[in-house]
Amino acid sequence: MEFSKYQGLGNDFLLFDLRRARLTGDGLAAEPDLARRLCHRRFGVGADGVILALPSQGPAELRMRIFNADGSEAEMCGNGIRCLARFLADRDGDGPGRSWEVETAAGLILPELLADGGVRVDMGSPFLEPDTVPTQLPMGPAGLPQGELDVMGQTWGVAAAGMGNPHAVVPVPDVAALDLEALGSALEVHPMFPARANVHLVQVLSPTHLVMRVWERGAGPTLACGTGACATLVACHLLGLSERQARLDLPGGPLLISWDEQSGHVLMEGPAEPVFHGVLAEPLASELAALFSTPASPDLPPPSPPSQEELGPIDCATACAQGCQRPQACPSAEARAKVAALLEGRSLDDLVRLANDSLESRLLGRRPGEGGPGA
Ligand code: ZDP
Repeated sequence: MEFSKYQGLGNDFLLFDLRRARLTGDGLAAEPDLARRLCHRRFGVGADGVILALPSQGPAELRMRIFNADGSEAEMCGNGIRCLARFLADRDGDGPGRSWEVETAAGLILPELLADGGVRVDMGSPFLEPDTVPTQLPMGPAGLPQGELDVMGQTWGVAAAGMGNPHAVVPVPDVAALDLEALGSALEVHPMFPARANVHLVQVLSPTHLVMRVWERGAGPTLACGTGACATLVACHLLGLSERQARLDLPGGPLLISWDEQSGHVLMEGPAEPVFHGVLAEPLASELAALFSTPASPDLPPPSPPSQEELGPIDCATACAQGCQRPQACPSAEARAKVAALLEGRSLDDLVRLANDSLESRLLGRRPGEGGPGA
C-alpha cells in the first residue's frame, strides 16, 4: 500500500492513489480509527489529514475524499486539493496547464497546475446562507451570518461562511496576542455551529493584506487552511475590511485569494510540495487495503466490471431509454431473438404475405358473430 506525503504551506496530507480501486462499503469513513492512527505524529505517519483519490461517481475526472486527523470526514480541503493536483501530476507526468475536474462533497472543484509549480484552484462560490454553512447565527446586515458570541468570559464578533465546509471568522486587532488554543477549541464546538467549525482569527494589515491564525475542525492549530483563507477573504470583503482580492499570510506562508465578481467564484493560488513517498507497513497496510476491493497498485489492470448476476435484472424502461445498456440482462431479449429467427430465412415477399395474412385474420376476428378471439 503506497502513499505519498505532500504539504501546502505546512498543512500536510497523506495521499493515496485509489483511482483504479473500488470502495467496499464506506471505506475510511467507516474506520475513523484508521485515519487517526495514520495521522498520529508519533504512533503513525503524521499528517493533518488523509486524502483519497477515488474514481468519480459522475462526469468529473476523479473524486476526492478528505479525512481529518481526528477521523472525521470533511467536505472540502483547499490546501489538500492543491496537494492532490501536484500528486496526480507527479504520478501521471503532467505539466503546467494541466487541470482536473474533481468531485468533492462541496461540488466540482477545479485545480490547475501553474508554471512555477504552484496550483490555482477555482473553489466555486461561497455558501452564505446560515443553513448552508451550517450555522445558527442569523443573516446579518453585511450579507452573511453574523453575531456576538460569549467565549471565555468575553464577547467576540463572529462571521460565518462556508466553502463546502463550515468556517467561523473572527476579526481581531492583533492575532498574535490571543490564545488560539482556548478560543479555537471553544468556537469549534460552539452550539451555533451544529457541524462544528474551522476557526480563523484575522487581522487586517491593509485592504489587500490580511494575517490569520487557524484552528481547524478535527485537527487543531494548523499552519494553513485553504478553504479557511477563502472564507476569511469573503467575510472580510463583505464586512468592508478588505478588497475582493488580497494576500493572506498564514503561519505556513501566504495564499493569494480573489473573489471574482462576475462568476462569484473564489480563486485560490498557492504552493504544494512533495515531501516523501512511502509504503505502509503491517498491520496498517492490510487494514487500509481491506477497505477497497482492488489494491492501489498502478501495475494492476482496473477492476473488472461487476458480472450480470451481481448487477441483477435491468429495468429497460428507465435504464435503456437511450438504447440497450446491457443486452445480456435484457428481459425482452428472448422475444427479440424469436423475431430475429423469424426474419432470418424469409424473403421480403414472405414477410409481406405474413403481414397481410395476420392483418386479415385480425380484421376477421373483430367482426361480430364470425368467430375469432373473444367472439
Ligand atoms: O473542514 C474541516 O474539517 C477541515 N479541517 C478540513 C481541512 C481544511 C484544510 N485545512 C484546507 O486547507 O481547506 C485542509
